[in-house]
Amino acid sequence: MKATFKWLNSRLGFFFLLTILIWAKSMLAYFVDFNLGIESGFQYFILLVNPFATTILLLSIALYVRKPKTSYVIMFLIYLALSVLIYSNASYYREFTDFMTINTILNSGAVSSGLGESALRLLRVHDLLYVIDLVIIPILLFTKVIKVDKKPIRARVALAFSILGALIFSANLSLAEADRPQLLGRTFSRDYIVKYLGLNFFMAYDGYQTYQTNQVRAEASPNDLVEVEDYVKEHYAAPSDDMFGIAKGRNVIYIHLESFQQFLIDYKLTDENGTEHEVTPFLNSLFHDNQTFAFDNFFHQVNAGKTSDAETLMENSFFGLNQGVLFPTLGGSNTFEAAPNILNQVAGYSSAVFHGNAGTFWNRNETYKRLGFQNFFDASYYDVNAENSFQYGLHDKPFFQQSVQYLEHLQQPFYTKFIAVSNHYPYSQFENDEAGFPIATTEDETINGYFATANYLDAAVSEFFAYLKASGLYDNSVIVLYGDHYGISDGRTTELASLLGKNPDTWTNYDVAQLQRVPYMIHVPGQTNGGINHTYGGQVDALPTLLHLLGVDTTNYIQLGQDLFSPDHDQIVAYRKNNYFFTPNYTYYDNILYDNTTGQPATKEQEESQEITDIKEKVAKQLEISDRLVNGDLLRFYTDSGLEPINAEDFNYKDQLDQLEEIEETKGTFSTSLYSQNGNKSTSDLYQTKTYKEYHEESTESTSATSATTESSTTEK
Ligand code: GP9
Ligand code: MN
Repeated sequence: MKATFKWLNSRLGFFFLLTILIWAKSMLAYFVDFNLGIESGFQYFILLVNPFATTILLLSIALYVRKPKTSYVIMFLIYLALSVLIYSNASYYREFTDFMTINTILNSGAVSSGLGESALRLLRVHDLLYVIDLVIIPILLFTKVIKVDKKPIRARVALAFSILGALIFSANLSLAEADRPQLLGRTFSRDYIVKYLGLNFFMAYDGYQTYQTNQVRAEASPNDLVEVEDYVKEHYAAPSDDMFGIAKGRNVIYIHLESFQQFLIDYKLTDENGTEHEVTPFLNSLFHDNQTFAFDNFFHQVNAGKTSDAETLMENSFFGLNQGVLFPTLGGSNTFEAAPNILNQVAGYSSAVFHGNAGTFWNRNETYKRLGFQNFFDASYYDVNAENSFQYGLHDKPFFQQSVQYLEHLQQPFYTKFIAVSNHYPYSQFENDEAGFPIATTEDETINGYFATANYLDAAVSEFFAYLKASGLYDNSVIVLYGDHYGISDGRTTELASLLGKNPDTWTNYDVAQLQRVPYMIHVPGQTNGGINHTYGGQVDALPTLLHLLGVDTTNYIQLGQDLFSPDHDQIVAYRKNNYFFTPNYTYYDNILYDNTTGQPATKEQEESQEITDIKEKVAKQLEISDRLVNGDLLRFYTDSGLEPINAEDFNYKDQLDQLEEIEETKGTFSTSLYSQNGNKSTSDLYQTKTYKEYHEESTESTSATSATTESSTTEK
C-alpha cells in the first residue's frame, strides 16, 4: 500500500496529485453543477482537457521555490484558491445560472446573497467532494503520511512545467477558436469561455477586461459630458406634429426578426420546377398594410455584437463598440437611460424581454437589468427540448406560443421585446413537419437554407399576430418589427447574386452594401396613413422615433439618433464598421465611395467635394460621441433627464410569474394585465399554431373545409 503511494512523497508527485484533484473538481462542477450546453464530441473533449493548462501553469509557480515547507505551503495555497474558485462558482451557479465575475464580486450584494445567508439553501450533498480534500491533505501532511520532499526541483524542470502549461494552453485556445471563431474578441457568453477555456482562464480574462474598462471609466469626468450634450442638442430633430403621440399610451411589442434582411420582403424563391414561392407572405402583407409605417432604406448598424449590438442601438439610440462587444463588457456595469426605463418613469410602463435562449448569452441577464427591463423570460421559462430547439434555443413557433402565458400577466401598458431566433445561421433545414419550404440550390448551403427558416419565422409571427388579435391586445398596441443584421455575410453574397437577378461577375461591394438594409415596420392598428417611407435611417434612429410616436418628449435625453418622421432628419446613416455610410446619393463601403445613381465608384471631384467631407465628418462625430459616452460611462454623470438612477438589484429574473401574480393581487380590481381583464382566466388557449405540413395540407385540400388538420392544430411537433 505504502509503495503504491510512494510517488506522493516527491514534490512532483504532490504537484500531480493537486493537478488531478483540481481536474476532478472541475469535472464535478462542469457536469453536475454547471449547464454548459455541450453540443459535440469535440466540445466534450475540450471540456475534459481545459482545466490542465492553467492549473499546471499556476501550480508550477511553487516548483521554483527551493525551501521545502514554503514550496509546499505555496502550492497548497494556490490549490486552495483554485478550489475556492470552483466551489464558489458551483454554488453561485445554482442561484444565478451564471458564473461570478469581478464586477459581481466587487459591486453587488448578489454574491453575498448567493453565498451568504442563503448559502445553506444552496448546499448539496456532493459539495463535500469539493472541500473534503482541503482538510484531508493538510492532515496527511502533518501526520507525514505524505512526506514533504526536501529535495528542491531544479529550476529547469520547474520551467519545463510552466512551459508545458503554456503549450497546453495555446493548443487549447486554438482548438477553441477552431470550434468557435472569435471566442475572445466577442465574448458571446461566460458559458462559452468556461466551456472552452475553463474557469481559471475565465476569471483572469474577466479581471483583465474589467481592469481595462475601469481604467477608461476612471479617467472620465462630468466635464466630458459637455461635448456629448452639445452634439445631442445640435443634432436633435424635433418630432413632426402629425406623428407625435399617435400611439400614446399603447403597449409596445417589439418583434426582433433574427438575421432578416430587407431583400426578403416581397422576395419569391423559384423552385426547381420554376414555381415561385413567396418567402414571407405575412411580413409582406404587413409591409404593405396602410396601418404600417414601413421603411425600405433602413440599415442595420451592428458590429461584432450582432444581435446584442442591434439591441444596444434600438434600446438606447447609441452604438455598440468599435472593438469588442458592449453587452458582455460594459452591460453589467454601465449606466443606461434606455427605453424600458424611460417609459416606466415617464409613462408608467411595465417591461419584459422574451427569448428562448440561455439568459447568459450576450450577458443579457446582467445588461437587461441596467437597461431597466423589469422582466426577462429566458430559456428557463420555456419548455425546450431536443425536438423544438436548436443551438440558439427554442424555435420561433413554440417560442411565441409559450410566451403568452407570461405576457398576459404584465400590467398594461407594457414595453416588450420578443427575440426570435430560428432564422439564425447556419439556417439548417428542418427535418420534421416544419420541412417543406423549398431549399435554394446555390453552391452555398447557408444561402440555400435561409429562405426556409425565414418562411418559418414569418409563419411564427403570423400566428402571434393572430393571437394578439384574438386576445384583444392588438388594438391597443403598437407592434414594431425590425431585422437585427444581415443573415448572409458579405463574403457569401456573390453566390446570392443570381438569386437576386444580378450577375455574379459584375457583383461589387456596392451591391454588398445595399444588402445591409433590414426591415423596420411600425404597425399601428387603426391608423390608415401608413405606407412605405423611403427616408434613409438606421437602428440608432429607432428610439427617438418610437418615443415621439408614444408622445414622449426626448429633448432631455442623450440619444444619438433622430426621429425618422422629423422634417429635420438628416439622411446620413453611419455604419459602425470603419465609418462607412449610406445616404440617398452615396454609399461608402469597403473603402470605396460609390455614386448611388450609377452604382459605380464616385469621381475624384465627388470624393473631394464639400458634401462628402461634411458627411464623413458627421459620421465620424456620431460614432466618436457614442464611444466616449459608453466607454467613459458618462450617463452616470447625467442628471438633466430627470430620471431616477436604476438599481439593478431591484430586478430579479427568478420566479417572475409569481412576482407578476403578486402584483395582480395587490392591484386587485386596478390590475390592468390581460389576465385580470379576462376575469382571471388565461388566454393561452386562444393561441393557434400549426406546422408547415399542416398549413400546406390544409391549403392543398382547401376544397374540403372541414379537413382533419385543425384537430391537431395546437400541438407543435
Ligand atoms: C442568441 C441570439 C443570436 O441568443 O440572439 O445572437 P447573434 O448570434 O445573432 O448575435
Ligand atoms: Mn442576430
